[in-house]
Parts: sequence; structure tokens; C-alpha cells
Amino acid sequence: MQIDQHRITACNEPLTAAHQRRLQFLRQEIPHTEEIIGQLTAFQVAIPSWALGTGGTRFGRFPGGGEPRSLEEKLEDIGLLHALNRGSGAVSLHIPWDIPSNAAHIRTVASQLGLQFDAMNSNTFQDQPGQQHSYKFGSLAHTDKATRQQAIAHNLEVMHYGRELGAKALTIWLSDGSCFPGQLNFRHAFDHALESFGEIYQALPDDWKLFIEYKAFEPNFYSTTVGDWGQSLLYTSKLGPKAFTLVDLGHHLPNANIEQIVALLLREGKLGGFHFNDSKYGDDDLTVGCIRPYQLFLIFNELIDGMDARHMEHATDMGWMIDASHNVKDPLEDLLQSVEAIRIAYAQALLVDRSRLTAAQNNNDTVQAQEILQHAFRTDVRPLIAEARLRAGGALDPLAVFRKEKVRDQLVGERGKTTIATGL
Ligand code: AOS
Ligand code: ZN
Ligand code: ZN
Repeated sequence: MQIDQHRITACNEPLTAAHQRRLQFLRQEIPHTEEIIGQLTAFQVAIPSWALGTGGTRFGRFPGGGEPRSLEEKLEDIGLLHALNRGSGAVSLHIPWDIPSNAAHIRTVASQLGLQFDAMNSNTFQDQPGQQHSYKFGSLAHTDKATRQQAIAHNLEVMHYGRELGAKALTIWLSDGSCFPGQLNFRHAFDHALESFGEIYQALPDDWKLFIEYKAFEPNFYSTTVGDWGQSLLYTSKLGPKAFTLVDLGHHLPNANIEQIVALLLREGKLGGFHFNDSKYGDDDLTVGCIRPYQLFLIFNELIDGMDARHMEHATDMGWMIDASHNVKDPLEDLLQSVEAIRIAYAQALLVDRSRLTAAQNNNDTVQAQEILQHAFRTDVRPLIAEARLRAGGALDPLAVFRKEKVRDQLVGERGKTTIATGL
């Protein structure tokens, strides 16, 4: 299904006067609203193909119905989100869950919906039917060379599909590690992973980037072979200029200072992409900004500071992706909330008065530095985001339109109640 543009316009109509009033107020408060609206319009967040169905935990899964049954239907879902919020015009695919049997057709479907292909994701954390060597004890870092070769070949295959679709990056999240002390030799595991990454890197097209994602634990619970940003940075530094570290917000040990990690990776020119989500404990699947919106703002504050220092384009010089999928919400409503939270944090960070902040820092005026940051964080920037959406043809209130138009009911009608998103 697609949402009729006229329906979006009709839903916007009764909200327009109040929106204009709020926007007008902000214009008086903030000198550069037009610039911020322009930056928001350019800023697109990629939706992961695996977030369109209900996630679940190892204790159960409660699918809500109407979930996409094919890659086309996954793109259709993201097209729905993008039509509403005009901020999720990209998709991050996963192989083998999303093998494009007809890449030309998939490209056409995506371009009709205004969607680009962001980073491709490989999967050597599961065994696939008919696979020769098991990944039970690892893949790219396995002790057995034949298993490593099989995992390398899989990553080359993912790049092949990505090239056919016009993607420009490969994300490797390597789940290899150990569950018990003594299970593996850390040094050998590192060497094996590095050698395997090296072979993949050699095959990477010149205009592609390789993202190495780190994660502290899960599925391994004693050691992870790419366990933190230091380890990822070691690999990406040794590999070369096309290799970058990817930060998934949920992959740190509790209370890690992610904004400082971001600042230093950017300083080294080695931050390539993001997986946004939120968490309270040790998970990586809650809606972006639902638990720690201030941390998200502080991360964006460092992103802008660091990217501007390197003359990077906010919209295009970083892979902006969501990575979250859980058990209780409608996945599409959840994604609308996540995209909104990301854009709010971005806009708030654009408000920070950087010259005053630098002056406060140089004068060691701790109080003033905090005031400057919190002033930006406490500004309600939602009218700017709504205006960016409105100008691009989107909804003033995407969630309200989603509910008013009964999008989920329509999807259930088309696809059935018991469909299960492929791959989940
Ligand atoms: C796993 O925890 C990582 O966040 C991955 O980035 C991702 O969820 C996975 O690759 C999905 O296929
Ligand atoms: Zn991730
Ligand atoms: Zn994760």
C-alpha cells in the first residue's frame, strides 16, 4: 500500500495554524532557523530491513500481523515511513535475509519510493541451511581456516549484491568471541579476524567503505573479538583508509561515555557510521531517545563539532542508521518515533552556540558551558522538524496520520494476520 499524498495534506490542514504559531515563536528565538530546516531536510536516516517485523526475545515473540513477507514489502514499509516523515529515505539490507533475486527490479521499486541503499550487512552469526562449516565457534576469527574462508566468501557475496543495488558500504558485525575463560587465544583470534577483514578489504570497491561494528557482549559472554571501540579502531587503522569504526549506541558497557568515544574516533578520521537505539540495561533494541535523550543530544553535539572541524557533510559523510527491533510496539510506529528522536537531537545540537561554548571552555567556566548545552537541549525544536517535513510533502504529525489512516489494519488486510517478516 501507499499513503495518498492528498490524505497527508488533508490531515495537515487542521494542524497548520497551530504549527505556524509555534514556528513563528521559534523564529523570534533562533536566528538561523532556515539554515537548520535545510540541514534537517538533507539529513536522512536509514531503516534496517530487520526492524519492520516484531523483534522478540529468546523468551518469545508476539507478532502483530501485516509484517512484510518479501524484500519488496519491506521497501514498501519504509516508503510508507518516508512518505510520512520525509526523513527515512534509505534502507540498510541484510544478507541472506534480503537477497535481491532481481536487483534491477528492487532498484526500481526503491527509487520509486525515494529510497537509497545504505550499508549492506553480512551475517556470519547464524548457520544457513546447507552450509558446509558451522559458525558455532566463530566465523571470520574461527580457528579453522576453511570456516574463515567460507565467512570471507559470504562477505564478498554481500558486496556483490550491494554493488548490484548501488550501495556503497559493508557493515561487519562480528559476533565471534568466547563464552568461557580459556576457550580461545585472544591474540590468535585477533590475528585471524584481522587477516579475514584484510581479504574482504582487498575486494572492497574503491568508492566503498567498510564499517567494523563493535559490541561488548552477546552472543558471547566472556570475550568478543571486536568488543569495543579500541579493538575496532585497531582493525580499521591497520586495514586502511576505506575502513571505519561503526558505533552502535547499545553496544557499550554500562555508563560508557559514548560522546567522548565519538569525539575521538572523529578526531582520528575513523568514525564511519552509526546504529541508533537506546537501552536502560544491557540491551540494544529500545526506541531511540526513549531512555537517555540527553546522551543522544551530547553525542550529536560532538558529531557536529567533530564533523565541522573535518569539513565533513553532516548528511552524506556518515552512515546514519537505526538498529532496534523489539517486542511490544507496532514496528512502524516505533521507527517513526526513532527517526523523530534522532532529528530532534540533531536539531538541538545545531542550536549550540559553539563560539560561546569554546569561550566558556577556554575560561574554565564550567557553569556557563553546562548552561549553553542545556539551553539548546531544553529548546523545543519540534516545530522546525515539522516544518522540514511539511516542505518536503510529509505529515505535520506522522504518527497521527499513521493511526488515522489505519495503516496497520490495511497492511494486515493485504498481507494477513500471521505473516512473519522474512529473516526474523
Ligand atoms: C548486533 O547486535 C548488531 O547490532 C548488528 O548491527 C545487527 O543488529 C545485526 O547485524 C542485524 O543483522
Ligand atoms: Zn548494530
Ligand atoms: Zn546490536
